[in-house]
Amino acid sequence: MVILLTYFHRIRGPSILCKIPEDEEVSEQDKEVSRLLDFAGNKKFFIHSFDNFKTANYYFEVPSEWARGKKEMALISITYSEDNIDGEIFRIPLAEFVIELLSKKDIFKGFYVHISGHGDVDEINEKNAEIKDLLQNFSKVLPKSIITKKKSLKLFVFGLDRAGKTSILERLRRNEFVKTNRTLNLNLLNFILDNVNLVAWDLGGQIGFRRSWRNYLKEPNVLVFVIDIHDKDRYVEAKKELFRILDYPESSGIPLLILANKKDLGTSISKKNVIKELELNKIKDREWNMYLTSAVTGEGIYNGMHWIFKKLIT
Ligand code: G3D
Ligand code: MG
Repeated sequence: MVILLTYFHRIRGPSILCKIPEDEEVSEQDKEVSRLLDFAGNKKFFIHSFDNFKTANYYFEVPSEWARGKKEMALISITYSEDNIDGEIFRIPLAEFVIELLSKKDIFKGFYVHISGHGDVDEINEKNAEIKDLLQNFSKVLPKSIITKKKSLKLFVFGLDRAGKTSILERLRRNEFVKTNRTLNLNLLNFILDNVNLVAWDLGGQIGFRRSWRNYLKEPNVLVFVIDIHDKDRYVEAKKELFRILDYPESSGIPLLILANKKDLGTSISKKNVIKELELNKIKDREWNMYLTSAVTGEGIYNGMHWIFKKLIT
């Protein structure tokens, strides 16, 4: 499988503008080419076949101070040859990659590496390195199920900073407790548990990043909210962030798993307590469940995941 990111400088409208000789019928092959380059078709995502290969393509506009009309076109394509792959599976990961790419300030500069006479070379190289990092991350997160045909689930993992989100995901991924680093912005994890391919979006909980959580709320299968049960001073704040996400229309109906974490630090707090403090009984528009968990011992986490599997994997 190959992933290509292509930048089209100053292209607007369909690329096949004329055909020579004019009296000849447009062949099937030509139609394929024009489909691939048809930026006027308003289709962001399309699948293209050639020889024994297929490509899943997503094109998008990049706002650019350096472009005529202030917009340029870029195309990201995944080339694959496996017959049994349904290319549709690439649609969401590609869309998500594009959201992330475009959230980087002045990212267009990174596409100008081979064009001289544009701005500060160091800045261009730095932006280009950012694009490469993103692609690298993206290739890791592509659902492994594409190859293995495993069931796949996307988890949207959120909660205040230091609740234990990353520790819980690492515990699931490696089956042991590991020390985490602070999550800056976003951490994407892909791992297999009980034959299910899990793609987890582990969102940084710092105040500055919380506002952008919504951008990542793109068709997850389940919301996973993590709270540190001993951090009582922040229950109100945690509750506010939880309900903010639940109130967005795009999260409507999506099942919610609440992991009340750090149980190993003492058991004076009951499940009932947490339900009352967070006013979880107010949640009427979706299925939800809560488990007392510990990333250190693993307790409760697997039960929570099995609840999800029971709900969502037939
Ligand atoms: P976050 O991703 O939600 O921000 P982290 O949180 O997973 O980075 O965890 C924050 C701190 O809490 C880490 O401690 C981590 O080891 C600890 N932690 C996470 N889960 C548990 C748990 O279940 N029990 C206990 N006792 N500690 C936990 P440090 O010291 O590295 O800051
Ligand atoms: Mg984290």
